Amino acid sequence: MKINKEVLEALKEGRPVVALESTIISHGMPYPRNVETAMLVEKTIRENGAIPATMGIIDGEPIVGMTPDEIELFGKTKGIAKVSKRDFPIVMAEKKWGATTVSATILMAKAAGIEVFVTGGIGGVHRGADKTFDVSRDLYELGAEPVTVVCAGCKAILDIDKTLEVLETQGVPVLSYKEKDFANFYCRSSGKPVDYVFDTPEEAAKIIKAKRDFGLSGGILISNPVPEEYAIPHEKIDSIIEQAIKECDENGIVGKDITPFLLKRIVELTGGDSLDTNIKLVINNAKLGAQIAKEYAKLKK
Ligand code: PSU
Ligand code: MN
Repeated sequence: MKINKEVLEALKEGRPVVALESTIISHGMPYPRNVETAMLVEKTIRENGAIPATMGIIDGEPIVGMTPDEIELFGKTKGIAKVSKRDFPIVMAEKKWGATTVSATILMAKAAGIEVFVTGGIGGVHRGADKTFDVSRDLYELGAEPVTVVCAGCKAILDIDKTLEVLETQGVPVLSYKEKDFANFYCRSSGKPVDYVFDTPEEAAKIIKAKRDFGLSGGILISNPVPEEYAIPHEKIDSIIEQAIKECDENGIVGKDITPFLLKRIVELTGGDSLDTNIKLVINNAKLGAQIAKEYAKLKK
């Protein structure tokens, strides 16, 4: 793994670092807004006192902390593989490029010693999973590795009840920032309560530290609802999501192609509104994630 110098030094000195994924860049948003967003996320993390480390695989080599030029290439190159845990050995041996999902990014963060990771929405249990068995690897990596993930809930296309059930089975506490319900990606609330509501980044940092000090394996999920002014009302988005899922089934799209297809189709069906909201929620998560990383670094010192 190649860790960039700035990230390596920060880690050695115990300064806060925040991990970022690249699937959201290569498969989650269209060019050039994906690159603009990735750069703005990095800037937001710096402004809030932490060092960003965007992860990806270049010519088979996992990179912790991509350069702006590398991020640009991830944003505009077609055909970069979407890499989950399963795909690492293939992409590495074949010296290919890979965009890391939440699960893959958690694994790289763990290997590098980065304990806080910011994304948009995590993968989870897909609707109809009782038939398809489609459950994202993200949930299992959260259960296994000591990385706290800040998100705006799971992606709206998923089955939220089942996703929360699997998180419970995996022993992952779900903490919500200021709101009592699990965030719902484009919408503020899923109507499903979380395990604990916290009001300050310091409080979240203390919970992370308690989990580590007791020697429990696995991560923590932080749910951070999209700011009110950027949220899309359920009345508007719910039927669009259902339509996109229907089209996905009709087109025979399966496995790891489902999420990119749905996100793209929802952007089209909302006339771009869902993309605006997606970007705002990621930036909002970057701010909170950096603040939590900063408080956690202080507690560890
Ligand atoms: N959230 C987004 N955009 C994305 C994803 C999540 O706003 O592109 C990606 C993440 O990388 C997540 C992945 O890990 O989708 C989950 O894919 P799957 O459902 O195939 O496990
Ligand atoms: Mn899947």
